[in-house]
Amino acid sequence: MPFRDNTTLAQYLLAESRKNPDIGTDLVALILDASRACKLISKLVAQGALANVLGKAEGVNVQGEEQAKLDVMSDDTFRRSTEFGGHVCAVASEEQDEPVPVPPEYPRGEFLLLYDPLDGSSNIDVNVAVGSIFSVLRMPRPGKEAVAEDFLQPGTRQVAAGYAIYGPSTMLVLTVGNGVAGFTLHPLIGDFVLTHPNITVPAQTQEFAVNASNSRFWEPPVKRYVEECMAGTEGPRGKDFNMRWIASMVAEAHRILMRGGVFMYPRDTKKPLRPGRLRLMYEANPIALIMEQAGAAASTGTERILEVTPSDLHQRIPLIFGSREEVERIEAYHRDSAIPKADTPLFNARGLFRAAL
Ligand code: AFP
Repeated sequence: MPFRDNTTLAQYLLAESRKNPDIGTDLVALILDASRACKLISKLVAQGALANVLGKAEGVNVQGEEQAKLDVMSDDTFRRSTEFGGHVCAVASEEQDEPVPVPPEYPRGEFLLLYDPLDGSSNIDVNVAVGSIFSVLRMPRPGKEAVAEDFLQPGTRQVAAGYAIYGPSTMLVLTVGNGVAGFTLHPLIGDFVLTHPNITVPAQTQEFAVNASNSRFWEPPVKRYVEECMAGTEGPRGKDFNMRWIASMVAEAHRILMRGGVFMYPRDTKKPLRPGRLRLMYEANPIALIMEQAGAAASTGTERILEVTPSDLHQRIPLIFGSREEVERIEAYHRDSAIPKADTPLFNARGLFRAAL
């Protein structure tokens, strides 16, 4: 296997810190600690049935969802890899009800780390790509014991966001606020090596991702958008679309970063009290920051994800992200469907947006 003389993750971060003094050595070290957690999880996932890591654990998480063994192991791995270094003061995890402070025997740092240690767990036992997602915020009350309210900051306050995808190759995709870079885990040297500098998402696409089995529960603007995509060349879009649904958001996000597309997990009436499936703080926000840094967009359908004011550490949110023109179209359909319809020609059955096409 030819070892190409590529930049490692550590070298990339040091180069970014030389360009931007806000990216200090503590943040660099924290990201490297998080990347080490991803390396360890990658090895656990890769062993599959050989290491007795498949199947369900005993517990349920704060979401009331059954935990896979790998959920629990990945959560432990993220916490143990990041609590020692003295760069974080507390972590918040999809798998933990409350924030977990750094043990008193370790120094506390200036950052808050949030993560979904294993996204797409329902895919583990069927050997389909899964991932880890993380987000970094500054502790608003340095030196104090972190509480949940300290984490409730809008996504615009993130100082870094990243994900690892455990696929045919393991990759880490990261932003520290200066674009998006992708790194591939080199199996021989164990480093994340820069293989995808300056990732950008095409503004247009012919590929959408949604769980179509929920279509009867969708709100009108989402129904309209998907129906128009399905109508293909005979419909108002005048072009055919392809559909994907992997049921692992990290894998969908990665495909969109690599070739464009749009992902939708909207609010639906299937569980009317639930505003969406994805969680704002450690799934939607980090992915939204990465998407925007790559020139794409991320929205609830009516609001920019990164500007949502959080109310709860584990709150769910409708999530639409990807190629900017498609996200903007879906947002326009939401605005259009909010307008009371009159029976004048302007407000024809297809809505005001149609007239603007
Ligand atoms: P799990 O981690 O419980 O498998 O959920 C994964 C996820 O949050 C996200 O990664 C997928 O896009 C979405 O759920 C899949 O949801 P459906 O199973 O309803 O399609």
